[in-house]
Amino acid sequence: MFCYQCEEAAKGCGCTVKGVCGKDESTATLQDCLIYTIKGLSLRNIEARKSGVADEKAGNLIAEALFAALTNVNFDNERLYSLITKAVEMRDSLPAVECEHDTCTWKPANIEAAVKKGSENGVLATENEDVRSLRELLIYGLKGVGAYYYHVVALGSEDKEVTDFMEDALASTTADLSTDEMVGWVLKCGEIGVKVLEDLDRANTTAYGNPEITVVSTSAGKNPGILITGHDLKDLEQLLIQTGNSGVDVYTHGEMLPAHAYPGLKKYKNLVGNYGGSWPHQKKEFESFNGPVLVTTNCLVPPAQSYIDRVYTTGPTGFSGVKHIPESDNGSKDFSAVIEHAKRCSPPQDISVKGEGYTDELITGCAHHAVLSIADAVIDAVKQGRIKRFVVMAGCDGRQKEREYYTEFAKALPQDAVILTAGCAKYRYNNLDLGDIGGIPRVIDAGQCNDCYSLVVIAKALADAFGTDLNGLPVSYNIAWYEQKAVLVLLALLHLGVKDITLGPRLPAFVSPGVLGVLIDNFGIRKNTTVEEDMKIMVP
Ligand code: SF4
Ligand code: SF3
Repeated sequence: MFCYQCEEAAKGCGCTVKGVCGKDESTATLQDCLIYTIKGLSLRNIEARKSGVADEKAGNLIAEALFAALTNVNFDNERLYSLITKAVEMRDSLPAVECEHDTCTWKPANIEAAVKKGSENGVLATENEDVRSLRELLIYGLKGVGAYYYHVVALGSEDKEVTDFMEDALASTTADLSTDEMVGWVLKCGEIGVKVLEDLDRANTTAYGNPEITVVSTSAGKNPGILITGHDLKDLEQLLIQTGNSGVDVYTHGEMLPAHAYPGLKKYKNLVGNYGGSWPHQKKEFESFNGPVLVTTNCLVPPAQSYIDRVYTTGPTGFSGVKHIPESDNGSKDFSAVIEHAKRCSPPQDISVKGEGYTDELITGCAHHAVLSIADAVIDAVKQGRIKRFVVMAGCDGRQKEREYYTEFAKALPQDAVILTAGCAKYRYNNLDLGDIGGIPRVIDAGQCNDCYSLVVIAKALADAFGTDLNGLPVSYNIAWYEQKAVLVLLALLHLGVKDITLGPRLPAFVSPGVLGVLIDNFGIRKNTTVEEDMKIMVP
């Protein structure tokens, strides 16, 4: 196996024996095989489009496949193989054309054959380092597109521009293109990234209303509970409805925290609080939660034996030996097994952190609608010098000790600086008591990683108010990344023309020295260093 798609790639180069994420060789190569297969499906569907016989559902399957191959989503080989065979079936139902690429014609006889195909057609099959880097950068951006698009579809919307792009871009990686052409595909992926984030924002707010600034308790109650993690708001809604008056409370974990801010979700009385922090703490927090845990999307840490029987996956997520809740044909899911399981469990152990400098209540829901409704106050605070700088500290959290940098950076910011955040990176500082500036929270949490879109809307509104562009604002970018959704968010920011982004805690292993040169020369991307040095650059 060879995988270098996430920030934890072994030795900063790539995982070759087993993933740091826990993915083993067969899972890694099945994921490579899946990506290989959807390239063939894309090539066939592009041809079919020309004669008006395209399969309109191909985009949804491609999005699901891309999502299943994202870090910490699906570790279940049977499910990955089933996606491969579904993609092959759909591909073969489309008309063949002459001189087809191998991705269009190969067929797996069994799961072992699919593993073998993946091992022959993984990342290293592209020999030139810069070509490999640009192709993989595009594939990882596409994994982000696929993941966010999956949620758009779950909420009943579609966007043909996005699905056509996924197919066109996947197909492009099978051709010999010039460097400029490949860079063009990568930048276009950023443009489509903005579009899919906007689509998801619209789908979420149409379904559940505009998020409101909301204070969320982190204390544990006395009832048995269900912990729901990941990003899928529709799963949460269905769980809340089905849990109803059962006497079981529902707690959010990780990226599900912002759900508390949506009027259409916060109205459920059984949504009682947020338990724990970000994904790297699952082993400790799932253990002490005592009740069942529903994992809707990334990030899933391979569960410990002590609680694996309490874990349920759904959607694109899977782990061999963990119970999976499927979707019925009408899109509904039956969570009764999870609810019955909760009734047999003890209430969660309280792990909230209280005391000097910390708060056991988290503020979320500072998405564009809520922040723009107090835009006058924010603009006044900037004009009067009470807010001198905004620092975007969005992105992912991760396991390494060096991520303490983000906590220390947040603590070291001057009192007149405001953090704009989205994604699970915020758990490094969202329980610090950083206070407010005239009622404006010093940590503005727009929501999940996809809600980086909200930060862009806010920044654009500020730029308009001050008659400047995004780079003319007193805004610095200190982004933490881990998986491929963050890669897409980064490409989206580059597409919007944002310059001088600081990225950490490590630069992507898949960016070759040649490609890094392009990113530095054209966009001023830099790696983070120490809090002291970075503070001088970002908060001058
Ligand atoms: Fe390694 Fe990350 Fe790939 Fe997992 S996803 S195998 S940790 S590079
Ligand atoms: Fe976090 Fe996995 Fe990226 Fe949605 S939950 S931001 S890492």
